[in-house]
Amino acid sequence: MLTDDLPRDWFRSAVVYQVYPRSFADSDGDGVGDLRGVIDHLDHLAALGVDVLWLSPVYTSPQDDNGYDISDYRGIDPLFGTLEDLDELVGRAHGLGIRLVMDLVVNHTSDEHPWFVESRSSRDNDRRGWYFWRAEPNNWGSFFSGPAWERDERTGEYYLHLFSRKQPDLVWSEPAVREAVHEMMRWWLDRGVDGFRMDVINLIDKPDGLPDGEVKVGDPWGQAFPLVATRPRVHDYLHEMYEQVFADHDRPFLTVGEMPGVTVEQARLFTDPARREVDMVFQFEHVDLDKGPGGKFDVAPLTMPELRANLMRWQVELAEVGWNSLYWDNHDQPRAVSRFGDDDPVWRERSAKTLATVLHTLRGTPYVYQGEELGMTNVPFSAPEDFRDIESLNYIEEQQELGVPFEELLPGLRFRSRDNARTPVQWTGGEQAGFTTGEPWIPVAPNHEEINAESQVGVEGSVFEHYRALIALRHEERAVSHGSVTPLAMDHPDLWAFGRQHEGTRLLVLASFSREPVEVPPELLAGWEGAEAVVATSGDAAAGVLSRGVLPGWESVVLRSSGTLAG
Ligand code: TEU
Repeated sequence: MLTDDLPRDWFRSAVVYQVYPRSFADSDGDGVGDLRGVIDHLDHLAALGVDVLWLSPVYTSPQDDNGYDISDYRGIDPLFGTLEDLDELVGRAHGLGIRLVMDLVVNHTSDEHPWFVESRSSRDNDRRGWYFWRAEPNNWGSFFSGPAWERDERTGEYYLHLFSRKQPDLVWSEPAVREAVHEMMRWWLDRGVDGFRMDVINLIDKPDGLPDGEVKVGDPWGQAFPLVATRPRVHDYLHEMYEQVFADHDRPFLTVGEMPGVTVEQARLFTDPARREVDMVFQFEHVDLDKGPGGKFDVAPLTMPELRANLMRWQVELAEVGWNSLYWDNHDQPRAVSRFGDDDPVWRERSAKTLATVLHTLRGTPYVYQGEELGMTNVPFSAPEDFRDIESLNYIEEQQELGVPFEELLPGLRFRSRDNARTPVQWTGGEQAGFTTGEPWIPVAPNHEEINAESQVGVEGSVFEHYRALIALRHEERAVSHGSVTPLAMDHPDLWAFGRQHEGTRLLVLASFSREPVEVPPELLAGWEGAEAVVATSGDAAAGVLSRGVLPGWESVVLRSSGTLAG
């Protein structure tokens, strides 16, 4: 059951679960996941013990970018159900003690949104100024390949779209645009939703005059990103949004701004509670570390110490002011276990659990992306027909036009395509993984026979049960939710270690990022002799550390000790 009587920073002990509805569960056999499918599987979220459900877009949409192109902010796409279904989902989730956060996609609309339809109708339409129209485009490239401008026949002018040509950018310096967005947000809060995840919200302030971007070797288009990311007025717009939408809201809520390219210094400002902007941001540094010079699909090697250095820096820098969101993956990123763990069948479960141990004992609000709690992996895509995502498809087309054979693109796509995260949730080992009775819009991953919810929920030792234990620990243990963080052994090549402390309670988190057993440096364990292992990836891991100071390959343990201790 939900209580409204919570402090403003209630989200500090909360865990969020992301549902990408298209791939979650299909209730009507059309092959596409839907709201009723989410309702039918709410018990899965309740069993896991999460506090919040973040629902990726279900609004009316031509589905050019799987719903991140919205044509009616107050309607539900028939593909997913009805507004009544959404109301029912909110009510049922609340009944289980789960709050619901909607996706807010307002950097751009769909080109089929009535605002854009009006805007494009004539040069003197009232809404002409709601979008960027130019007689001559600048040199910017779109994030989804090709130019960021599209010529519109009707008026002969070009409009700006940082993403697909069906996602025209809104002009946030236009007060009427901001008012329309605020009104829409209040409408959803009044309907019972509990907050918003704000899509690319740090891109909403465009530079005056839209200057050309730098041209890099190998890319015909100018770089828009450095010019549009995190400009000063984003702070003003978010503060205004807070005042207009949330300041007088009388129930607990959560806001998280998705902010590619945000620095920790900027994040501290965005999440400083005194500034009243957002509760937390999704930063991208740790998911950009393995990006090569050739861009997103150019994969660079990444070591655990580089990943650790980055995330621990965010821990330290946001320790006093601000708040972290913590995530390994989402609907835009490769599967965590394949990327940061070891998805070889021998090590898959252990490394999936160990990644969870680290993320869920850090300071911040952890996000679990659907299927991550089962240890779902990347997918062995092999042909152009295997891909569905507009980003991957545009990239394949663009590179093939440049004469690059598909085989050369395949390793990058296999590693990084957003479709890795978008294959159906593996509920059972049976037909279509229990996702649909029809033909799924994207094939289920072949490993659903081994990796599925049915074989894990309630089964001791499973990845799911490990997530459940970690989430319960965050709820019970204030050293996890509110404690300080001390990075430890930061030069160790395979051991990720840190301490947490709150009042008289101390925790020591030890995680192995290697197949070989790791000898824990004795100075880390000094004073921890009588400690209790509160969570561990296995009994062996706990015993190994406490009796011999050795952590088995890819395993992890959380030790707890009360009272004054050295070490
Ligand atoms: O993503 C924004 C973003 O910057 C990237 O993750 C992007 O999707 C891509 O991977 C860059 O290479 C958000 C949404 O999460 C994404 O699904 C949408 O496609 C995008 O905005 C546009 O709305």
